[in-house]
Amino acid sequence: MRVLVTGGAGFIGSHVVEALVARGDEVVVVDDLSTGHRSNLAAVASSITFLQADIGAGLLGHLEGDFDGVVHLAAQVSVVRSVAEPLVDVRTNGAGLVHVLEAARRHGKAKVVYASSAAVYGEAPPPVDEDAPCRPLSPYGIHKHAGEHWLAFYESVHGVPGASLRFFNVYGPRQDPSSPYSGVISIFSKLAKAGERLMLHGDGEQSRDFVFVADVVTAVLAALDDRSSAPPVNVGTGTATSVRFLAETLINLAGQGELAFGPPRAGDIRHSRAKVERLRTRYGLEAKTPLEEGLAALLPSV
Ligand code: UD2
Repeated sequence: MRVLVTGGAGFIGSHVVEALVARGDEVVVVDDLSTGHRSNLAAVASSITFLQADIGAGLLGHLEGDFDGVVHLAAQVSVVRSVAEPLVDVRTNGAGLVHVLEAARRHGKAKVVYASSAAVYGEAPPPVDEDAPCRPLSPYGIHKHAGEHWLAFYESVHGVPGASLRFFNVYGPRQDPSSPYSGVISIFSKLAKAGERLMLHGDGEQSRDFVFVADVVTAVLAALDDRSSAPPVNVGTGTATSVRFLAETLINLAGQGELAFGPPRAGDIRHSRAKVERLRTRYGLEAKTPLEEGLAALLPSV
């Protein structure tokens, strides 16, 4: 297969690229390196084509030849930033997606696998299945939800097949801990390894469905290879873990670090957990890496 991966130098993207190269696919990566790094692709650098380009500015003129698939992971990734700078989100997560769909249409009507998000649901009571009403609470969630409609539009009107995967809280090696918008596991892993204080926002009893990046990659590849039309699919484990339990587990695994409590984070969702029946029925998959195993795999790389 010839596959375009947008955001391929990022955390999830670089794992997807490695998996595609390992199975013999020809891979073209588009990334503007705003949050991704060329070093994430070091292991496969000689096997891929890398194009530095910003999807918000459009891809026409950058790409040559037809593709069988497009994995669209390039995005403004922060919910908090989307609230502070909504027009940045419009440009990258709104218009950027349409630029990618246009590229897919013009380069072989490639199958598009789209990184949607649990953020489409807003505060829906967990566990949440894909038929729950979508009431996104941020520009990020609004654009992820709109993106699913864009995919459906391109499929029905332009014959570009698409699949939306609603990622829950993805974690694993190469997730960048350095921004205030970083994921809690990347931040806590770094702090625990350094023997520092892991700051819980609020009481730490809020919970998330943490899914290991290797399981997400498996779902992306399954969606890419699936030739039938699919509705959005949750990609989570079906299990919720409190932020406090997460912090304690990391402190145990690292053998150092301590808990600290700060004020709750404004706008924080209390509980989030996926229903995962559709992942199983549609793609025959379960996100099966236990949290402790995923964390143990992550810690040496931090
Ligand atoms: C996740 C996704 C986001 C979006 C959203 C949908 C990540 C990194 N973000 O946001 O893209 O899909 O879900 O609902 O996966 N926390 C602490 N201390 C810290 C940092 C975080 O207690 O130093 C808490 C935080 O208040 C929250 C939980 O950890 O309750 C998870 O926070 P997050 O920023 O990792 O992810 P989330 O669920 O807000």
